[in-house]
Amino acid sequence: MKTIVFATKNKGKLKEIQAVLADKFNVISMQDAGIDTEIEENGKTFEENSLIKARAVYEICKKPVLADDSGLEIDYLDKKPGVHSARYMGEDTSYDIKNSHILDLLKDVPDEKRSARFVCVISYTDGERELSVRETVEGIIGHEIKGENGFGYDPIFYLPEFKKTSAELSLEEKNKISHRGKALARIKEMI
Ligand code: ITT
Repeated sequence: MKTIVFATKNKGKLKEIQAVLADKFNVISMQDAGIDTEIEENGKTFEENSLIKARAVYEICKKPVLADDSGLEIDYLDKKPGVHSARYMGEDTSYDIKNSHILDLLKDVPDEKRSARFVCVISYTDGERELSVRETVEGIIGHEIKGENGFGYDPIFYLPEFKKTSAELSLEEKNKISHRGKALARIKEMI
């Protein structure tokens, strides 16, 4: 089975990634590969940052690498936090605080103006080939923090067709419809 290093320090991402790829690849984390470097994500787009992470880790381990750059675009906030989703209000600020703040900013905003999407770009490099795929999932910002699963902004990302937040979906349900699940399914067939 081919070993792939996943260039992420986010444990929530890693869990979802391993669930999709485990039947075909031996996915190891940066930690498993003994890599503890800080990668500066100074790109302006998800594509740029995803490739920055994949290339940086490849340069260290010289093994096939996948990387994920993702985030939440809220239309009412001019697509913020976008590529700055992890850094929004500070990297160490809890998601309870970040999510409450977003709900406050959208207080009294009607549902039709609460549209949002998660975006994910997954990139692959093995030193010869470079690939990137982008996928999104559309939803709205809910009116309360709800659900225990997932991570990050999942408890405020409401999916009208499921009548649930992304944090109320099981791991399998989320991977079927999410930005990350769909991007992983596509790149899995390409690598
Ligand atoms: P790595 O760079 O180490 O992979 P990170 O968390 O810093 O981890 P990003 O820079 O790609 O990753 O930021 C993505 C942020 O977007 C993430 O921290 C969440 O706040 C948010 N996000 C992305 N996908 C999400 C999801 O499926 N559910 C909830 N929030 C998500």
